[in-house]
Amino acid sequence: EGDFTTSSPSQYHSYAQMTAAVDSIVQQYPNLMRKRVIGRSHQGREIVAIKVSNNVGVDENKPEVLFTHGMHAREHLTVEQAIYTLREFGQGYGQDSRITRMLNERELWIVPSVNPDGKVYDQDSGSWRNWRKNRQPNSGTTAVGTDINRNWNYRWGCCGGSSGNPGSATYRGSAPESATETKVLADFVRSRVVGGEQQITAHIDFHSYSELILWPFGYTYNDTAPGLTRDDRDAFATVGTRMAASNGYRPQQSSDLYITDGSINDWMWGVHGIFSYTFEMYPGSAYGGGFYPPGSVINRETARNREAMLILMENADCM
Ligand code: ING
Ligand code: ZN
Repeated sequence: EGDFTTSSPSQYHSYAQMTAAVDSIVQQYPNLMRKRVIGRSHQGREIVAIKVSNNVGVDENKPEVLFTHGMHAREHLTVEQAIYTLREFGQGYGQDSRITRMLNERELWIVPSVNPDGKVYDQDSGSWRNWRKNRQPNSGTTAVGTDINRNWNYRWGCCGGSSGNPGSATYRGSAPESATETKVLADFVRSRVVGGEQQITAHIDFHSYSELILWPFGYTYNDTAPGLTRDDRDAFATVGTRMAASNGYRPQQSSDLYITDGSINDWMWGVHGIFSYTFEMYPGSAYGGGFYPPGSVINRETARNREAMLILMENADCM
């Protein structure tokens, strides 16, 4: 295991193939799934959210759960996760009692590719480019791209783990939400505030790699902070540990990995009170890690998170 950089880009869905696959699944389950274009990337590609629920055309008063994928360009396995989940939940509805119950009692939103420009840049030249950021130019430099996961408007740039240098892989951008894709996703989350209340209660942002389940805050090593009480922390840890027991990942506060500011988890929790986790998918770093595991692991490693996703959905009414 480890050192996967020789796997071929064609072993993963390209952005175009992913779009076609998602469209085809949505068409297969018209009573259960609906596509919404929530905005466009810097280069103009569609960013879509698939709503998955019974009565899919109606905005019901049910807890909403959000899964986001592909924020970092080279983390292609996370986009495969979205395709798996759509297929599995489509097939499972009416067959599997837990999936059926969750899609009756929750409204699930899946964003399969937060960063389509980055995905295309990383994958479509024929060999991997090891790209992380989006593909937005920066003024006064030829250096391209903002790290979408350092660009969120909660203690942005406060504390470390992001860079002010546009050449850095963790460039935080010129201002919070300066990255087009951050703004698109943030606007979508804000649009779920109905009658003063945020309808989304739980969220997973899928990344790779390291086999971890992370929760806020990332900007501080402290496990309580303004807006994060002991009870909040315990709830994150309890559900995080339960999910980790199902997929074998390691559960921890995200700053136990390293300090980050401007991450999506901190914004989701700090601004919206959404129980927001990061899943770092396969492989574990014990084997040297890597962003490009062979396509042969896709089925196993996406199915591996089925139970954890259901656990989060089942807990989304008391979070
Ligand atoms: N890892 C995440 C990153 O953005 C993370 C880890 C997520 C830290 C959320 C803090 C909060 O650095 C990868 N692989 O991108
Ligand atoms: Zn990532």
